[in-house]
Amino acid sequence: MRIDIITVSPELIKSPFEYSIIKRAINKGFVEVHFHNLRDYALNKYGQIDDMQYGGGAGMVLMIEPIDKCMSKLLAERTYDEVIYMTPDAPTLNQQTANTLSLKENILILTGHYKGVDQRVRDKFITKEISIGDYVLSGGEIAAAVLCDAIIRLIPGVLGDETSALTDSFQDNLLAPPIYTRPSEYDGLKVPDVLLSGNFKKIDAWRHDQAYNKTQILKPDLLDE
Ligand code: 6GU
Repeated sequence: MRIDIITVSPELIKSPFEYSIIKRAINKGFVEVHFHNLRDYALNKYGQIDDMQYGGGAGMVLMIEPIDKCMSKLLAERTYDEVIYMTPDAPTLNQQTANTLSLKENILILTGHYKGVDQRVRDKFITKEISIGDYVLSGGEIAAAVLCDAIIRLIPGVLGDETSALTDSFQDNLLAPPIYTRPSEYDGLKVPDVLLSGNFKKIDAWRHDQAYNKTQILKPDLLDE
């Protein structure tokens, strides 16, 4: 997979790609990530990429021209399966969306800043819009890093133990059950007996019950899906 990210703050978004599973996925060649600084496509020598909004109102708007220049260059080089815009006024990211995107070949992600981008950018280039939740961040960079993390760890082969993504919270619309490790008793707090029983049929049933009950209490809407 190849991911291209267009941003006004490449430095803000780079570090999550330099650690742990994501770093390993890049080093092993499962994914390439390329950052493009929108400022490099500025209109003039002052580096202008934004302007005030028509109709008045606070906040600067990213202009279409620099984004067009950057996107047109990338779109001429390869075909993208999705051109994604990160914005709070969009459907919320979920595991299903991450699963689908993890199977794509080329993804282009545009992150907004300030008030956002000129609507015509969305109309002309964007095939999918994604929010990461019902709250507002200062920019889409951190949201894009969240999206990339969710996608990259699902690329087949990235996780050492293939089954571990399958037992994640949400993978079957259930939250993960409680987990324990040694010691079996700490300060009077005991690991549930069933997990020490060695009876894997019982353990599976217990985990499913726990997951179901937890989901019913914390996120009942998942059970309707
Ligand atoms: Cl994708 N961008 C911004 N700026 N804020 C957000 C978001 C995205 N998702 C939730 N809040």
